[in-house]
Amino acid sequence: HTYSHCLLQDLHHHLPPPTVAPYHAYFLHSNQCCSAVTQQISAPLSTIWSVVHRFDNPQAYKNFVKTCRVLVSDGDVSTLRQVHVISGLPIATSTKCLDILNDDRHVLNFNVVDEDHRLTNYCSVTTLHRGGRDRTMVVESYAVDVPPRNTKEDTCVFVDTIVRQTLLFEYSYNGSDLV
Ligand code: A9S
Repeated sequence: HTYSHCLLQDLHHHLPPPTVAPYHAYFLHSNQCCSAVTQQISAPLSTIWSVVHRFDNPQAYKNFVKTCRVLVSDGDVSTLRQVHVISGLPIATSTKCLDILNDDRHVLNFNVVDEDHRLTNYCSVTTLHRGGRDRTMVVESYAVDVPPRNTKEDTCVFVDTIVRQTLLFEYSYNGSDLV
């Protein structure tokens, strides 16, 4: 295993490393890759967290979600959610398990549980950090198996694109406030 830090280089200009670093480091197998996407949002942290912490309601900000069904539990750790995704993506459904939900530190971690999956062993960590006046920095990192016949670079480009889109919060953002 390699211990890998997937934080973007420039992140350290915005935030002190000890604030974010512990949550965004992974032990990677040789067939895995990881990366991170960050986004500054002009809204208070509590507002963004109120959207992000609803593991049972990803459609509030993830535009690829068509419908979401909670299979087990109630929004706390070990909740299972099954998402039907919009067409155009390599798979139609995806089941994820909530593994960390820390309302004090604003950390959320989930893992893909499907065996037969385009992104096997997808592990995602989202953290929120206070920026300047009423600004919030969102950091979302992930580690995932590189699918057969794919490269690490191509896999990260594919996933980064999906994640970057979700972090715009366009489904819950109306220009001045999150709704
Ligand atoms: O769940 C997220 O917020 C982020 C990503 C990258 C999810 C990816 C995905 O759920 C699909 C959108 C269904 C695309 C997985 C795990 C595999 C895909 O092929």
